[in-house]
Amino acid sequence: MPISESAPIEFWGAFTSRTVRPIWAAEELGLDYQLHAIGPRTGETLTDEYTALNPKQKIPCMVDRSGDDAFVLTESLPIARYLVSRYGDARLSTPSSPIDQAKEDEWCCYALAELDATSLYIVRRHRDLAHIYGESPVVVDSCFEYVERHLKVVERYLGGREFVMDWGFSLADIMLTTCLTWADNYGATLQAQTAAYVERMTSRDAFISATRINQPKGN
Ligand SMILES: N[C@@H](CCC(=O)N[C@@H](CS)C(=O)NCC(=O)O)C(=O)O
Repeated sequence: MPISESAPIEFWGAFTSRTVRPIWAAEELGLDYQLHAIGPRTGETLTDEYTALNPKQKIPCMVDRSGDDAFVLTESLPIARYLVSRYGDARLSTPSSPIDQAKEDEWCCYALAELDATSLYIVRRHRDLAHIYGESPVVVDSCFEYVERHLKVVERYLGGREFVMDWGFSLADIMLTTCLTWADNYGATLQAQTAAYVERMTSRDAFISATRINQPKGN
């Protein structure tokens, strides 16, 4: 396991579909890193020390101390992308052309904006965390309809593809898979191509290590 107490890369945050993204990227790249396995809504994101790192008081957060100055970054996609652009190699690299970069962006943004932020996290807030954010069965039902609609788009796209991108495993697979496993956990319908894709992605050694390290318990 590449967790090392002296590694210059430190991650904050575990237990969620968002926190596993940078961990998965680091595992794909074989990076050494430290993990401070703090959870959401435990009070651990509210300390002065953590708030100084991430004023949003959310997880994940990363600090890379390999340079002259500590580099602090929040948000799961930018953290994973930074790791790939700074430490990427043949195992996981940045797209080689503006068109490839744009297509990867398209799928990363689609997964995070439409599946994660617009629907799955809204279900989380207004069903599982209703005691904090308020109960709203109408909103939850509407989110499930929205997820199912976009899962059909994903199903059509994935037909005949091994990965989201033509050139191989990429950040887009990390972003999409973490939303699809989340949707699956919520009981949404993964059709044949999507289920087979998720099976391929979740069989990867790096995913298996990352989920073990992240100890998923929902988010
Ligand atoms: N867009 C952010 C979402 C971060 C986020 O909402 N994290 C949740 C856990 S999955 C959190 O920290 N929640 C604590 C809170 O809202 O107080 C990302 O992808 O990193």
